[in-house]
Amino acid sequence: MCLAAISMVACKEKNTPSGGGGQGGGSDYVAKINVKDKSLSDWDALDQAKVAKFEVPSNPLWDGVHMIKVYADEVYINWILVFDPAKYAKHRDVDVMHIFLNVDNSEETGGYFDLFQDACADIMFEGPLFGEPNVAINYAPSAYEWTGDVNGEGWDSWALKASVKAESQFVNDSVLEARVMIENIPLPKNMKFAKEGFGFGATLTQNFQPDAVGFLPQGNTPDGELIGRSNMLFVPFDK
Ligand SMILES: [Ca+2]
Repeated sequence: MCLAAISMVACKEKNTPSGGGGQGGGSDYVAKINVKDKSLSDWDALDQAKVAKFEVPSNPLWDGVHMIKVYADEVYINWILVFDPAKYAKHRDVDVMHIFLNVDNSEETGGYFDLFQDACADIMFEGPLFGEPNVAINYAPSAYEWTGDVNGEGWDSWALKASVKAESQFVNDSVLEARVMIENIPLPKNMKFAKEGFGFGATLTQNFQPDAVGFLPQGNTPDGELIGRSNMLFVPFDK
């Protein structure tokens, strides 16, 4: 909580917008994406060369989520997950969205081979999307830092760092939209976002049965493997 509070103060001092959804908030910056308008028309209006997109391959083991789009500018990281409503959102034993970031766009730091072939995620968000069944809440995850071996694996190597202020909205029965202000992301010591962009991954979990879970990017699942790993999705900064 402490780190998040400090980062909010820093945010105000720089006069960046307070998340007004497309409003400038008193600075020159105007967000291109409104995360609360239940529409994707602002995504369609973006320079599509600056939008990172991943669609799952034809035979994913985890098939609850079909597609992800991520767009980042100098203030926000925005993302959309397109999921199968028959496999997500109405029923849950567990309810959590995980977001993984390769902050420095470097394979020399970070890990989590459990999900990603390049295994260089530095920060993970973890938080629920529902307060109770069918009642969506705003995404306000906790951030964890990778403390394990470089390119290593193991859930226990994620260490809690701080809570994060974010925003989310179900656009319709099959699309979730969310964003986080970059300044609100607690980073590992001596690490900053790479100028060119960063790596991104996401999972939606409702129980631990494979057909109720989706993660992206995801590769084809080889015979005998539990999951099909892919490199994280590269997201270029549009700034
Ligand atoms: Ca890294």
